[in-house]
Amino acid sequence: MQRHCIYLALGSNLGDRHNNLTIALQQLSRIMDITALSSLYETTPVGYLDQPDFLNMVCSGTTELTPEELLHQAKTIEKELGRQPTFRNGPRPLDIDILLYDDLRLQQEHLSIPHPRMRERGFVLVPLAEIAPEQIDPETGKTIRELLHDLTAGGKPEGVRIYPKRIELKTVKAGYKPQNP
Ligand code: PH2
Ligand code: MG
Ligand code: MG
Repeated sequence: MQRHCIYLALGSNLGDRHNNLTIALQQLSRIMDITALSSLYETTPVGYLDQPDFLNMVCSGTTELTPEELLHQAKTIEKELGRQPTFRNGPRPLDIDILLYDDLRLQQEHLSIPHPRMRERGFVLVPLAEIAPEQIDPETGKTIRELLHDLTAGGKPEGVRIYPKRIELKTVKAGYKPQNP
């Protein structure tokens, strides 16, 4: 089976955000080989403002899953972390978004790759540029570094602050045990 190179964005703004992201990565490591984790960033909500700040990050890896299978698995992990259906851009214990899948361009009703809003979002581009600055966005042909530069005009991205703790890849691979399973 062919392995595919993927980039995922993770976000959490309900409950123990750090723990939610750690468990999410633990679960993701069962369906993909995780190769890199960005730092964590604490970010101001975008879209719907009256909600807690998010912790956001990005991970890269390889998988044998198709995009549809990957989306299904991501939704399953979101539900395991207690995600309830709410409104668009509303608060959630866990959000997993597929950013890139090889150099695929896909537009379906429930799945668009590359992620259609990633170019507008500092909370995606800052962590993505940290682990994959030279990666090409197949939609625009630009590198992630260029997309980030376009968004911020070379300045500091707004509402994206580095978080003092990070999640280590070795912790995820060793099998993290949540405090209250
Ligand atoms: N996710 C959204 C909407 N707004 N804002 C921040 N800061 N971080 C997110 O992950 C986020 C958001 C929809 O998925
Ligand atoms: Mg999202
Ligand atoms: Mg989502």
